[in-house]
Amino acid sequence: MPSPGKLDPYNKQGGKAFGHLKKEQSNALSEINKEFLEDDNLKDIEELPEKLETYKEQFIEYDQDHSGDIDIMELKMAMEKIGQAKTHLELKKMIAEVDTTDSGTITYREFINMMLGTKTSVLKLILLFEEKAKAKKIPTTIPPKRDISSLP
Ligand SMILES: [Ca+2]
Repeated sequence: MPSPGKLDPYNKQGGKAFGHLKKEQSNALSEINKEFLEDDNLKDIEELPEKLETYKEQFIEYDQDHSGDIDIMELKMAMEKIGQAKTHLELKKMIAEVDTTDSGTITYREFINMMLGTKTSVLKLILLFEEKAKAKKIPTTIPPKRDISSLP
């Protein structure tokens, strides 16, 4: 029997505890999404539920340790992953643009406000660009379905 491991945010395999944390985080973000859905100021935004769902998925992907905010290291990794490596100073500036609470990190609310707001920021531009690039990359042929039994 493996000993109950300590929670390691860099363990991409994700132990049971880590998977649980991710689930909890997902639920917490869904609760915040509800608040945004009920916000009268946002009710004219097209496909708001779909957008919020997409932002939630993105945020969970970037917030690797599921702390509830994206810190500079997490942003660095996220940018490298999409081929947009940034310097420490650039990353700091990117966070400062959307960090309304001056915490030095990007919280989920700040992330949503950034994506839904009219203010332009470097991070938002990169993410919108990435979204478009992704949409273009969708293959025209449907890949063969894989199920668990086809895995080696
Ligand atoms: Ca984090």
